[in-house]
Amino acid sequence: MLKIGKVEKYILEEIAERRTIHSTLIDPDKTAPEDALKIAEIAEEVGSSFIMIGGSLGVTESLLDDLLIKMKERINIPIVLFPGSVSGVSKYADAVWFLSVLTSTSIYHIIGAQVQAAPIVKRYRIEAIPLAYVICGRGGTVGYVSYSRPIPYEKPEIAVAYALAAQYMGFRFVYLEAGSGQPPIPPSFIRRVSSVLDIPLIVGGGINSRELARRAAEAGANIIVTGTIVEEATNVKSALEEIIKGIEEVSKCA
Ligand code: 1GP
Repeated sequence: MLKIGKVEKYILEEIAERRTIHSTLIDPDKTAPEDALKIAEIAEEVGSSFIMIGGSLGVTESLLDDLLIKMKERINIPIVLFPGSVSGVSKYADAVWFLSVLTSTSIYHIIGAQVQAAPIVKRYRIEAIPLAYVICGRGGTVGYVSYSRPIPYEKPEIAVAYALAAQYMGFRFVYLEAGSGQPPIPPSFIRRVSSVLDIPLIVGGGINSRELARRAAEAGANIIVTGTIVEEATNVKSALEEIIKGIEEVSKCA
């Protein structure tokens, strides 16, 4: 029997209530542990629904363990791993996006790493949430390291086909990824995909203003992920507040 875990249930309920929610992504390779803890606290305070932890390079299990033990003492929202490799798994997380990079040309990134990670996830009893990861636009670091062929922004119909295929294959979330710090996915592209999907749509990469967040929410994103903004902002709280205000302009009237 299909069992939906606690974190997935919570995320689905948040989406059902608000249509679009926000997640703050923290890359432990780019953010010092003390800063990561502060960012997580601020994210909870201003209204992120959950924290995502991961990155494409430089993430180790022990780095994650140390950080997550402390983070769980300080925040109440779920911490969901967003692994760039098998070493991005920690037993202290509440859940893991169990993702397949569907746009990869390498079998390893589609199913190989997942086969290596599955027994670890089972042993650690981490809730696994199936996620189809679809890389678009320039793709950035993640596109490069995952041997992806990112979907060009002028070809939304390809993303529609990927997203539908993911849904028909049983994935429970689709993530349209522009790549961290890259030009964001155009709203018209997001809309084409969101209009055909029955499962939640996650959008991230390059969303660094209230306006961009609002437009992604309007186009039908159910979860908006921002990462770089908390690494670069001098005032993390006001930067995140702006993003969440942009989302709420849309979600409040949903
Ligand atoms: C990257 O989509 C996320 O995986 C977030 O991107 O760092 O550009 O916010 P940014």
